[in-house]
Amino acid sequence: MIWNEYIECSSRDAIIERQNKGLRKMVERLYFNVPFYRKKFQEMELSPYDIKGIEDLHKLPFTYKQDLRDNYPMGLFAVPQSEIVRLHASSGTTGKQTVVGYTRKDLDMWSEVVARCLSSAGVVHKDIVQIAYGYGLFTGGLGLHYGTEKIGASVIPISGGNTHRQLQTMQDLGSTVLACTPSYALYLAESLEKSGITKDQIKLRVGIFGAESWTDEMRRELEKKLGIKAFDIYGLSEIMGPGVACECECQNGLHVNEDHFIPEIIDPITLEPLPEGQEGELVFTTITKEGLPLLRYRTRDLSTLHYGTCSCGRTLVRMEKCKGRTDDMLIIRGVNVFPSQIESVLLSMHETSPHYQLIVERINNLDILEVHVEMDEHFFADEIRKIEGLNKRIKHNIENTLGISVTIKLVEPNTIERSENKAKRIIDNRKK
Ligand code: DLL
Repeated sequence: MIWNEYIECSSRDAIIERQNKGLRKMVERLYFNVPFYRKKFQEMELSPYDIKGIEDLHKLPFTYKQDLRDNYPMGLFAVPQSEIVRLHASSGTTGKQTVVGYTRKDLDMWSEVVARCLSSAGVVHKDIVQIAYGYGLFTGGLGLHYGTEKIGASVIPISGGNTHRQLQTMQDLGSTVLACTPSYALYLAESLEKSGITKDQIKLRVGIFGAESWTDEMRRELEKKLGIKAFDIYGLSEIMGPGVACECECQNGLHVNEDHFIPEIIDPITLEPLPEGQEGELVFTTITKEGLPLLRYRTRDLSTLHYGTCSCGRTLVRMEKCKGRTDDMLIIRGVNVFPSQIESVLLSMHETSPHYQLIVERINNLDILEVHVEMDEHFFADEIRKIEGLNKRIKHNIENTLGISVTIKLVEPNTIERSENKAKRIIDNRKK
């Protein structure tokens, strides 16, 4: 179902017109309300009236996570604090947390974009949605919550964790939709198996998974284990939270809600905008946000944009499933390695459990990548010879994909830490 056909299926000309208008207004507001941006404009000798429309986007300054930290906690807000009705914060793995704020209108818009996302994944008012994203400062729980209420579905605001209760609730209340990180979905799926609950004893039919990168192979694994169709939802606190983009039934990229967030792809080294179809770093400019509007925010996420109309009828630009974050990219002996590449190899082999972790060490000035892979229960009981064979096959397949040598360590079942939120895939001991 299309939640807002007027917007989601409008002509490219109409989208551009809306974006041009929104951008002009936003730039003017930022110039007059946010000293940080005014100073940047002055330094660049740029007048807000130089920005006529999206063709001038490239003239605008970038915004970095560090800018939010430097202006901590609310220095980049564009409205007085009295107009802020909600605050969230992103913990950030490095450095100080960043704080984001929403006006009432921002919250309405957030519910609207999440409602679009849920509808594009086929969620309807009759559904029962178990929201197992964390509630609290993280935007996942409350972000999904209000969008779900907007479409009139029943919300179970269970938040993350307490796996036993998740399973019981899923069974007793008949949840039809599960919203959580893909790694927590995997954990829940395994816990279901362990407690002897079969797919027929639960009513799940849709998964709304995001907040971390995950591969198509992981999608198939989750779909098989839970008997669902799994959809990718993308977002980030600085821009809004979940709901910036989501897959439709065609699953041919995630439709970006570009009447609110203008995406660009840039080369992360030269910072030049890249044409449609080329992979690079996603950058977003908000054009309707009031509380914390941002110009050209550098996400560090790698993706590609496609503008053609989707078979679902939506004209909103599609971003490819995120390949990963530039800061999660490991450089091992000069070769770029993303956890998603290893996930694809492991899951397409179907011989191990889907749990893995990458450990990087520097020994005698040489980077060593060790891939820890959890064995399947049945394999674990096998003879050493068979386990050695499996180790060799994994090594061969990963080395073929990455083009560098790696060490594989098959570890006992249930030894890699499970996550109720975003999974920790990399332990880089070089940085210690
Ligand atoms: O993770 C918002 C969110 C909540 C999105 C629930 C989807 C579902 P942050 O904690 O600020 O916000 O983290 C944002 O997470 O820059 C990406 O690196 C990553 N990320 C989010 N969604 C996806 C996704 C939330 N679908 C950061 N695929 C982003 C890959 C994702 N990475």
